[in-house]
Amino acid sequence: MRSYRKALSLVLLFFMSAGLYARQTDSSQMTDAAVQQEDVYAQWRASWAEKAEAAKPVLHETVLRPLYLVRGVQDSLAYQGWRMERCGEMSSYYGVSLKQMPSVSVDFGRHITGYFSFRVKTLSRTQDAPLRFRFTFGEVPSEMNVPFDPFPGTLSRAWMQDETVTVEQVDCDITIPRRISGRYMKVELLGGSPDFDFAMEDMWFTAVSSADRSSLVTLSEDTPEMVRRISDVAVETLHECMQTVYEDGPKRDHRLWLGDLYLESLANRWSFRNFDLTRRCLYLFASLAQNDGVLISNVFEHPEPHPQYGSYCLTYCLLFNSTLLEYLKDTGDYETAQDLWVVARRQVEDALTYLDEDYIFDQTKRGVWLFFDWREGLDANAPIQGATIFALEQTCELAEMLGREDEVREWYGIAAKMKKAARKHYYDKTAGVFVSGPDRQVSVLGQTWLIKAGALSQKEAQKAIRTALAGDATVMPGTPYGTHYLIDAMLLCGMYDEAREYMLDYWGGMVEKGADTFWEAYDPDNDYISPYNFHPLNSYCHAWSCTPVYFIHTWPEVFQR
Ligand code: RAM
Repeated sequence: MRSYRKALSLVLLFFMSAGLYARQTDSSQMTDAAVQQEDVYAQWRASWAEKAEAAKPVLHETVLRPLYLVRGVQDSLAYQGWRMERCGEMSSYYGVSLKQMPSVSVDFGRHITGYFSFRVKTLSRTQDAPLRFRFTFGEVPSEMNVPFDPFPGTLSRAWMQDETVTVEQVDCDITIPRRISGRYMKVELLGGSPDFDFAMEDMWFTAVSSADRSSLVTLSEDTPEMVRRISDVAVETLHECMQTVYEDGPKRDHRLWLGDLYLESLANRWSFRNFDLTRRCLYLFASLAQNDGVLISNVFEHPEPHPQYGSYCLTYCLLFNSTLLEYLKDTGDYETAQDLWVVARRQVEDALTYLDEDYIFDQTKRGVWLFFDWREGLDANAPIQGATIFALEQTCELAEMLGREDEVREWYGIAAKMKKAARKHYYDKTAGVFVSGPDRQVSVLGQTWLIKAGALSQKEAQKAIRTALAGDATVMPGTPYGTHYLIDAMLLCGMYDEAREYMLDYWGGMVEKGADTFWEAYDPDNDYISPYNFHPLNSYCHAWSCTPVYFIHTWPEVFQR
């Protein structure tokens, strides 16, 4: 086992691995240098931006109205302790004086991403004062029932979807400017007038998505009911996240992240098949890379495309290459792949600068965010060794397809040496598992990434996964993102029955707990898990959770029978 030297590095290592290394990670050192240096993509940047813009999809609009009135019921058996119970018809609300019904909740019956509008009408006399309402929207019941304040969350309070609206003029349509994401809504009258009377006349959502349901890929007739339900929820999740980019979550963070893009593009292959959207996102990232050519982990579209400067997440940079490779396989669009090859090559070159003389990825070399999952305490040493090897091999495959083997000749040897080093430094032969970091941590993700890297034989890989899953102290993934790579590794090493069981149990568990769309964070043993210290702040329609649709179609013999 590798020796860990400086105390300072250890502390840094802990914070980074624990996921406490904030998303606005301070890799300013890197960024400043990158900003000052000459732009390595200067000759292509503008055309990449144009190509991204030209591929911007049109959003389809659908008008949806609430189905019925509901109320929150505290229930220890319900997910996060709350469920919504039907308690009346919309007709008992519309047209009735709001002074008699100052607060109601409604259910739209499905997850919606879009713009909310309403219309208040005069019942008697003349409007003599403005009205004030609060609308609270939620993807899951807890957002409708758990008080937001005092706010314990570690991201902005403004992500919570409670909107105060002052109505200066009744008898006309009013639309809340903010895009909303949710299934439930609470309306509260905060300020009325003693002089005139008024009622809600209509409420509706204009839902938006660039996904086209008419092109949906279907499942075989024999597909078991639960697999079908999981697939439907996965497709719905992706549908909601497919906007003018692949968003990570329509409630939060409303933006394009590289790691999410990779998984969304895989799910897209087996659902909406909108490959232009994938191409747009690849070009967006390329056009917004740092001057030194390294990608930035996430980008925003408005008011004009820009990255979250300073957010350097190397694990995500590497997934650009896998996304490009898969895109090329899906489309045969060699022109785009050739165009963006230089970006892919640069991400690997950057990763290789972290290797030490033993071919071990040394994250203490300089500040870097290595995201694998939000599970607190996850050690990234073994996983990043695997992720780097995997990226090397994927990029070599891409180079071969593009006739550019000459540019990557020495990478085959580096990958082989890294695998050998992984076995030497991280593989505990006696136990049959990879261990990671100073405490010899056994994590599921330590196994899965090194299995993806091909560092174990099939038999060894099966043993590593089974041993890790059986261990009491094993660090489990805390999100469907991490869990995706577990299913992936199980399928790679032939654990078909276990992969099916795990998927049915994990994603099926969310379905049974009432998921309309899959959640950002999920731990079957802890319904309140939150990377942000407040479960209502989690995103409950999160792109990285939609990959069952990819597994179900890629391995029909495992899942569709
Ligand atoms: C999550 C974001 C996004 C992910 C980053 C690392 O919380 O919502 O999906 O890519 O963190």
